Amino acid sequence: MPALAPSGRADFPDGFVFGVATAAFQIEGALDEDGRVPSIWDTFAARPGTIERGETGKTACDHYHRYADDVALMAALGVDAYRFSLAWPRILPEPGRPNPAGIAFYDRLLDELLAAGITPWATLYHWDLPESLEAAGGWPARETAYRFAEYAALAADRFGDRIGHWLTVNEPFVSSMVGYASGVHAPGRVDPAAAVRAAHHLMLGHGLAMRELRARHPDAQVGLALSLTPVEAFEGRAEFTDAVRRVDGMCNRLFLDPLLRGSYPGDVVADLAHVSDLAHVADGDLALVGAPVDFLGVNYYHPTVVTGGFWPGSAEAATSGSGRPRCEMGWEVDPDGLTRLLRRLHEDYDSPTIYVTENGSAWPDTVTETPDGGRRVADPERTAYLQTHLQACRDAIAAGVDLRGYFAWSLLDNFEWAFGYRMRFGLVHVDFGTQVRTVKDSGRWYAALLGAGARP
Ligand code: GCO
Repeated sequence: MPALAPSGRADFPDGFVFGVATAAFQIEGALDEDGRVPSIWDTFAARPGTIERGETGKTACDHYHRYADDVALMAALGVDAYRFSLAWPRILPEPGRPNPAGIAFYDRLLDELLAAGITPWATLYHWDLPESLEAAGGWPARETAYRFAEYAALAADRFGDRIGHWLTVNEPFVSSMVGYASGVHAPGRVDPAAAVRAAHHLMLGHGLAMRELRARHPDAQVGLALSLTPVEAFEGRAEFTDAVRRVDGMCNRLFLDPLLRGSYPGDVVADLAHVSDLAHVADGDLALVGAPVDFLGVNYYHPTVVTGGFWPGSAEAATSGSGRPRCEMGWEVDPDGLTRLLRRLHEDYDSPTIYVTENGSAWPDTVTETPDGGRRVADPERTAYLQTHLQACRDAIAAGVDLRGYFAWSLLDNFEWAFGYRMRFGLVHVDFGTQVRTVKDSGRWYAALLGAGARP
């Protein structure tokens, strides 16, 4: 059934949270400022051939200096909440050595958000591991999970009076498998056994960090964000049934099962046996990982259509298309995939409260001049994506899913990892030469939905 577009807040339950999302390395810039130390993405992006056109996060959206204007943009959009990430390399450059200047930046950002009536949702780890910790072993090393918990404790101490919603880790699948198995993301290692260890230690880090947050702020809402995708066989062909199981296992159940069921799925453990014997999983780990979260963050972009096997421990699944339209990233656009995914979490996992913590699409954008000398970005595909995926949220709620919010990815066009700045996901266009922001038509539609027409 073609999804229609919701028209206003009244189409959603009372209190449904509408937000926008970003991440520190993708928008802040100022990589060498005020005591920040290099992260694995600084190092990775400096390696020739890793990022399109050799682009880096050096300036990005210059959000480190323009944060007040960007908060004003969010207020103009009428968002209730802002999901951003705290930069570990700014806040705790070395274990035991907090950086006052880095902490002060987030104090300023929080002051602006709270003054604008925007609720801060903070992600502790959005991939910018301090390089010094990677040099000491990175996420494949168990010690990194304990360093992460120390960082979480510091963040809770310094910001917990103003941040009430925390996401510990963003997308452990991408961070572990794309960073340590396929090597397309930082730190660019190709070592499936290390990737499997990294996946576990990221989840252990989640459990340890959640314990630190809860000890300091029992009333805080704590969760994490998983990149989840409904997996289907190409043309529904039975020959790909096991490929669907394997890819679903690696992409989804390797994380959902320890988090929500307290154990690793047996079939995935068997799939991984020739890569890892899971000897790194210590007694007590799964009780920490499986401790109840207050919410599950779902990052959804597209379905995954498989045609072949899946090399356990890598991010490379043999995939194909199903004829659906694709965004600039080559990802199929499938709003119903979001409803199917959310219903699966509700029906198969008895999921806790869910928030869609990322959802968005990349399209080539053009800025045009308006008759009154202003600027406009007509982005009908992004607007349609937003409308149909918000409708998909409504369909999931109608099916009984406890879905309480939606964060559009992203507020701003930003550094899209290996793609550099070519892929534009923002509701707000950024001219990276001048740093001029222009609210796109999709942003204006979102603002109208939220009931606050985007002021120019
Ligand atoms: C992710 C990350 C974001 C991306 C976005 C588009 O989900 O990969 O959380 O940082 O930029 O998803 O790929």
